Amino acid sequence: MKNYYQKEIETASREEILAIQNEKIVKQVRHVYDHVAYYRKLMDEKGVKPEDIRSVEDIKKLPFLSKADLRDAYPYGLLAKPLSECVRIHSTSGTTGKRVVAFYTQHDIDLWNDCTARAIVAAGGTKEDVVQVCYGYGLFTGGAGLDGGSHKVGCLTLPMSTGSTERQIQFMMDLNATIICCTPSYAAYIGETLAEKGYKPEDNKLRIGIFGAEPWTEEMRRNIQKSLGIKAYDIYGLTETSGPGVAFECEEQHGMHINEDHFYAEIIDPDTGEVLPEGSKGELVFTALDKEAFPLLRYRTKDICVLSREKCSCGRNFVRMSKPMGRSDDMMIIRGVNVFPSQIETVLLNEGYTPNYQILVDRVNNTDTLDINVELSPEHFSDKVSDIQKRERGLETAMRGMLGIGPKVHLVPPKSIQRSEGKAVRVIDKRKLHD
Ligand code: DLL
Repeated sequence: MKNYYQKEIETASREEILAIQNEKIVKQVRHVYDHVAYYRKLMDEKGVKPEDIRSVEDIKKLPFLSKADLRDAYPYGLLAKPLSECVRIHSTSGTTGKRVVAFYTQHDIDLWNDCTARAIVAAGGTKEDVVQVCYGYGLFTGGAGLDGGSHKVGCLTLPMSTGSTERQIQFMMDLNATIICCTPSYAAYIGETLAEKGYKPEDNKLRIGIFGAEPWTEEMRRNIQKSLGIKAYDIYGLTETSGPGVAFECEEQHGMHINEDHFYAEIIDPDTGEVLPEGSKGELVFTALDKEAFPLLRYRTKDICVLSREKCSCGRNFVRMSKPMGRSDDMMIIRGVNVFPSQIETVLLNEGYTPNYQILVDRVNNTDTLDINVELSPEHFSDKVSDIQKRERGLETAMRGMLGIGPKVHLVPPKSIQRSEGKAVRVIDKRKLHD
């Protein structure tokens, strides 16, 4: 059984998708040039006029936008519609600098909700489902995004938001939730709490999870699937492009299909800005093709991934993006070696540990240090120091194999690392304090 929410567009041929994109980009560039002085100036500086953009092939002539532009233009500088036509804002959870504020018209919300509805249906959701949305509601886009899609599909929606894990579990069990939507780290926490309460995975009615908003490994997927007794699907998006639903997994789970009738994707070399051929690893750049209020053109996401147009047996011809295994921002350079937190997560879960860990980076006597606190699961717990030390050395060896540098691993007691209800904070880099 193939599951589509908007079959016609989701199964359109490459030629049909391209024709839609070509038509939309011409209108969109004109809309932005006429209404966004900030971007008009960038185009003028580059010597590009709206009439130079006749198809998506010409997108590469346009200037990029980055988070720095969004901060410069805060709050209204990239707004392309009168405020009286906007019905909502959302904002990023950034911890430094000014927040990014994104605006939406009702049309923008409608299209966005279509995108998340496609994701829910692709994961197997129908109007018979009870969807527990435990992404944050409020400025964060996760709650509102999945909530809107769930309504479109006609599911019974439980707008839980994050936190109050006890209450989450009570509603999940009493109201027979069948789909759960939250960050993967919160899903792992809910799974852990269910087990502590003596529930087995088959005691709940959940069958599907739709998880995103942070990097998560395949090992983490297996761990969550096992603890909740579900099939777990990935969903991707960012505030600047609406929120979740820019891309979603189908039943094949071989990358996430990008909703290409709304978003045009490019992969660029993050250092030179050069557009890279299909299959290359690089920074993902999005052009919103029909957003009205906040229509970013060539927005640099900082997410590093690969695009593939290889045929997918689900019937969709939308290009697929690989899981972004961390932003270029998240990459740590430790003693000259590039290290991603996801590599550490892979080793830990493969070695049978839980996804409760914290990475501490510092600089001592001009040398970078890498310490990893890893929680012992109750079954690994031992009061024999030699057992613990043996485990620590074993993990250090496995980490060295994966990372190319040797960290110091510290096993800490069960439950001593704080759990995440939203996006997990995995890395504390103290080097920044010394700079
Ligand atoms: O995280 C939107 C979202 C909500 C996506 C719920 C999925 C589910 P921001 O807070 O603006 O928006 O953060 C966007 O989060 O650039 C990625 O670095 C990261 N991210 C989002 N989804 C994934 C994913 C929301 N599936 C930033 N895998 C993005 C890995 C993800 N990273």
